Amino acid sequence: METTKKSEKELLLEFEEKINGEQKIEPLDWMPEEYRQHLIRQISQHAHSEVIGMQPEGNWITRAPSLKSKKVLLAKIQDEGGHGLYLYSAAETLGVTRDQFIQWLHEGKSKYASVFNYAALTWADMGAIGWLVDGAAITNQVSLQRTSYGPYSRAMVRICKEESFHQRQGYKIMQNMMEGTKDQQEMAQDALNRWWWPALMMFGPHDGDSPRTNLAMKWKIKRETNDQLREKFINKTIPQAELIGLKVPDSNLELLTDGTYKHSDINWDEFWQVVNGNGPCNQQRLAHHIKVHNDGAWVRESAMLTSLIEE
Ligand code: FAQ
Repeated sequence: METTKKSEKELLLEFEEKINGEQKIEPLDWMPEEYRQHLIRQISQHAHSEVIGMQPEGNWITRAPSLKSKKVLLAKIQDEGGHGLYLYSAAETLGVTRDQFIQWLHEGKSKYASVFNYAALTWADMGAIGWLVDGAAITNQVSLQRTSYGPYSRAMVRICKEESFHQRQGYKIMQNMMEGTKDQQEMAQDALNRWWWPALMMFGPHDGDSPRTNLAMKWKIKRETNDQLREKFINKTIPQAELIGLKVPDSNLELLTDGTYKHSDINWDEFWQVVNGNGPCNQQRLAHHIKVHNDGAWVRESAMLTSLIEE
């Protein structure tokens, strides 16, 4: 039987037709190498963010102010670990092993969200992280539910369900503190002051300074740009702050007639310093991950042995 082999040009045309027709690209489908590499980078960095993101909150498990708040925080942090696993699995469908992803992280070749390089100093930071960091993460992830790569899109759907609970538990902590003593109110305001700008940085550089955005938008890996998502987050979060008596730390805030806010710009020098490894906790976060990964080698080996025996 005669088979006709499609040229690269024909395959690319079919691929782009699928993308334009809102069909998902699946692991065994043909895809341009540039698309595969872009996804490997973005999804693995996203996975690393979920896992490194467990550290600032993990720091507070033993100091939670009540048994109930300890249980909620534990469950939330465990969820983040689970999100990392969904995302590593989605990234592995692109032909790279989990060990390789971890090695790239440990060698500093792979990034993770800059926000996790700031220290969590008080209990109010647990509120600010849930409300602002998870809030920023969801704003992006709701949009990524429509990403063109099937496994990534499906991971996002599951993650968003849990992340919206995280955002609410963080806001609830802030609300409780604002209904408390003067010291508690000051602690909540201080946490907002320290986490507001790092949360806005999570959306990445301005669109004009974002080298990855054009291709990501063309192939529908990203469905909205960094600036579009950041503005969405700002516009919905400022009223939430005001509702519980908190003041967003930006002296140039102005509510415009269309319901959006005029605001100051991010300190981009600080952003790039943190992204490039010079933030307050970059070294500590990576060193901790490397230590825990090495200490846990026996668990992975035992799990492998057990699965071999069961086979
Ligand atoms: N931090 O050209 P762009 C969470 C890098 S999950 C560090 O704009 P792109 C859950 C960027 O990678 C939060 N690096 O790049 C949780 C690129 O580097 P490369 C994570 C950053 O990809 C909550 C270079 O700068 N979410 O928080 C950052 O188009 C609470 C140029 O940038 C995701 O990862 C940054 N903020 O846009 C867990 C969502 N911004 O590799 C625990 C998926 C930029 O070229 C507790 N990712 N860079 O050397 C994305 O949507 C995108 O990758 C962006 C960046 C928006 C992060």
